[in-house]
Amino acid sequence: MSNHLFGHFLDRMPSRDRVLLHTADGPAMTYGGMLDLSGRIANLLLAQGVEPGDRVAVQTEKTIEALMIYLACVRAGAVYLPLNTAYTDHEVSYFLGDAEPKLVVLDPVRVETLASAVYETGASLLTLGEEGKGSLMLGSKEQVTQFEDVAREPDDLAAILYTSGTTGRSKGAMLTHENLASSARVLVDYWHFSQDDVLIHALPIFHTHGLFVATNTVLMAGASMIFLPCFDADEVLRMMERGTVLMGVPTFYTRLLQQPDLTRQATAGMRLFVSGSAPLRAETHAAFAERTGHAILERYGMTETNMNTSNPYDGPRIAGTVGLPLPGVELRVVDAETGAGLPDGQIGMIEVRGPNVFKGYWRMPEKTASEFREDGFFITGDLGRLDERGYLHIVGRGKDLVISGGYNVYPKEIETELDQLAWVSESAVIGVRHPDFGEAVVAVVVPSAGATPDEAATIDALAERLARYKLPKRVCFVDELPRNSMGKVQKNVLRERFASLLDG
Ligand code: MLC
Ligand code: AMP
Repeated sequence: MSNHLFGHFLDRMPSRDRVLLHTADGPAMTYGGMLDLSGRIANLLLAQGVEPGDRVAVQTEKTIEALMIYLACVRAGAVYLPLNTAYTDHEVSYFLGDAEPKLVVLDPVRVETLASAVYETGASLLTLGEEGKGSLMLGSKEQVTQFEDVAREPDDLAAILYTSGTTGRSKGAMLTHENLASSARVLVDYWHFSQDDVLIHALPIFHTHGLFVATNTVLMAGASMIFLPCFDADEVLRMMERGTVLMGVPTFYTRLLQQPDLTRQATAGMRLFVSGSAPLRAETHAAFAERTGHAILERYGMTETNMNTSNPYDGPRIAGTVGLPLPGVELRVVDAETGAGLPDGQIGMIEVRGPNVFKGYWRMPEKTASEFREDGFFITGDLGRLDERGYLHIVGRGKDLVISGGYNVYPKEIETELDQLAWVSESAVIGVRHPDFGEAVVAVVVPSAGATPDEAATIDALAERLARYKLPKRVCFVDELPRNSMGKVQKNVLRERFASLLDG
């Protein structure tokens, strides 16, 4: 038996001397270098007592070494658990307590405040900082490069990615080797990836888009990538001279459009621009086509399902749609209450089934059961309709969720924190249109009796507990929240009232 996911990568791997990773300055690591370093780190994981199935939690900056930890985990049969660098100590402590990792890798700057939470879970701790500083790279230097990949079945876990929930409590989505392998296999074919491709990688590597859609597809194709620490429109535009594909969230494209140098000539060497994680506005699609001659290819996915649909590579890429179900993915639109199928054209709940769909939520069997139908379809929480060509249009969300610059923010989580503040009587958190992030978080707060509410103090109080991208861009104080006859807060009324608050 082989290691299912890594075996796929090995099957398609080019020669050792081919470059896998470039930085903005030039070639940085070959495929051989990747095998050697991920082999050393995999040996270090074993030396640290990590056994197949053990979780390895990682919160570090985006570096080549950090990417190698992911591959080392896959090779060692461990379960990789990446954490957004924006998560506060409070948030990270929850994830560690819930996932009970065997090993935690942290940026040295986080050790002082997080070490006690790590040791409370019984995990060991390694560090990885800038330029490979820290105990991870020191320890891996003492290990050999040869590593016999641990055998893993398609159904074995490869990763757990936490996603917030409508109840405010984050859930760990369990992704198997085959979930990741099947999605990457399909995307390589569907998007025509080859060994000649050079992906401009400017996404973070702690979520599905940057970690799996981008990295696994490159590895599965034997291609290469220019690995940038973060998105900077100017730098990404310069990299288009050397790249062939860009994957991004819609904010990447609205920011690129603000660059006067974004022209047909500047993008002439590029063959594909992919957008996902949040809705791409039809006007952004049109403006990009006008400036560059490229039709952005929009696709739709989720942490729990990897990629579900994509506009075609060869056929028409229709703005405002997320395209057709990918090969192997079954997709239907049903009545959200009854689960009964709906005729094409009608709006309902989007449900999917296929090898891409996750195994369930970590240690939450009841939550898992409630999000699957009996016939195995996963209830996405997204509302959509299929048109006469079979293209899917996402028209809204059945879940109370804000997507800001491609990051998901669940209002319940922010409301729970707000309601604990002495000067807050009750709160409602909504998403409103934002010129840069698509949507952004706004809090509507009813102050406690006699309190003198202060917007900046409210945001500051939340900042200790919540990642910065989740913080409300504005806090609006009101006398009361609008409610329906059942007493439920009418968020649609608030969204209308504050619709243009941030649309500057
Ligand atoms: C940064 N900020 C955000 C934000 N990103 N606020 C709201 N939403 C965001 N997405 C905050 C910063 O903390 C800072 O606040 C202020 O906004 C300005 O930051 P910035 O320097 O302008 O932001 P930047 O670092 O450039 O980041 C913007 C971004 C980034 C769009 C490049 O958010 C990003 O990389 N997003 C990609 C997210 C992603 O990978 N999603 C995929 C999920 S997987 P302050 O207060 O600190 O000054 C998934 C499945 C699928 O969804 O289908 O793909
Ligand atoms: P996440 O849980 O972070 O993986 O986010 C998944 C959610 O992002 C989906 O359920 C959708 O609501 C949204 N999403 C992803 N891609 C698109 C897209 N192309 N258009 C609209 N929404 C999208």
